[in-house]
Amino acid sequence: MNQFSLSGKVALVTGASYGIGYGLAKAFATAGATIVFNDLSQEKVDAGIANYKADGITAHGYVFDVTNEDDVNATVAKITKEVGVIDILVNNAGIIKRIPALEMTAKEFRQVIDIDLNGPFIVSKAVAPGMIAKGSGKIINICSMMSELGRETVSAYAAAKGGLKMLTKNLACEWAEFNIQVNGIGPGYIATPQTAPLREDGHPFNNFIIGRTPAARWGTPKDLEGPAVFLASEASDFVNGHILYVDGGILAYIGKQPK
Ligand code: NAP
Ligand code: GCO
Repeated sequence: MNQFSLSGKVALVTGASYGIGYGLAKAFATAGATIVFNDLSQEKVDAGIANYKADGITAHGYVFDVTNEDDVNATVAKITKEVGVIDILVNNAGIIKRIPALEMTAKEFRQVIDIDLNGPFIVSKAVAPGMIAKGSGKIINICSMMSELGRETVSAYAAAKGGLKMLTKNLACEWAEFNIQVNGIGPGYIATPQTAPLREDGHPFNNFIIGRTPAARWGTPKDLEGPAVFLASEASDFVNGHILYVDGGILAYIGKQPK
């Protein structure tokens, strides 16, 4: 059996109408998985279903907010009944607010923490019982360069993604005995709607990040697909609590000497 096959598996990717989540879901489908995704509105879910269909994928879309525990629990039960036990969970849904800490309100800080850190806890806790009953499961948390590094204006996001790294390690320790592997992917700077503001109209950050990345380019969701299939498959059954950074070398690099 191809140890990278996801045939017969049900994969839930949160926030996967587009962006990184959409790319990962497509890769899982190519590897044989049945795709389930969510978004915040029926309109976005319907658009996502249409996009998947255009790519030859019959995806199952559901509306729920990852921060709403009652919604999450009810929808996971609905997915289990309508599609099957969730074998693979990717906690992908996330937001960022780029505001200097002195100007960020506590409410804005809490909103980022709620979606980017509490959400993955809530959804992981909802799917784990089914994985435990089945005797196996894969949880992949989408971390970030900000799980390791800080930068101006992203204090809430860095706190959330740093916490998500440690939540990944902790759940890996608690659930390994049930043959559930909990790992993370730490993307570098990826060209998606979330980073579009950093690449628009000659934004100085665009050239900065290309210079800060040894691979000298922005990543794309496709760069994350192989690593995600690895962590979702039997090929990673002895990988626990690991954050796989897919960053073109950013974390290995002190930076280019000015000419
Ligand atoms: P994106 O383009 O902004 O997409 C985020 C997705 O999450 C959207 O579908 C969004 O839905 C959904 N979402 C937001 N809040 C939600 C909630 N409360 N409940 C359910 N869904 C929600 O982001 P992306 O660039 O694809 O990033 C995806 C993940 O990768 C995020 O966790 C991000 O932090 C992380 N990441 C991104 C990069 C990068 O450079 N792009 C690098 C490292 C890590 P709506 O459209 O309805 O808002
Ligand atoms: C930012 C970017 C980053 C990326 C990603 C890097 O404003 O610095 O949005 O945070 O989204 O998390 O790994």
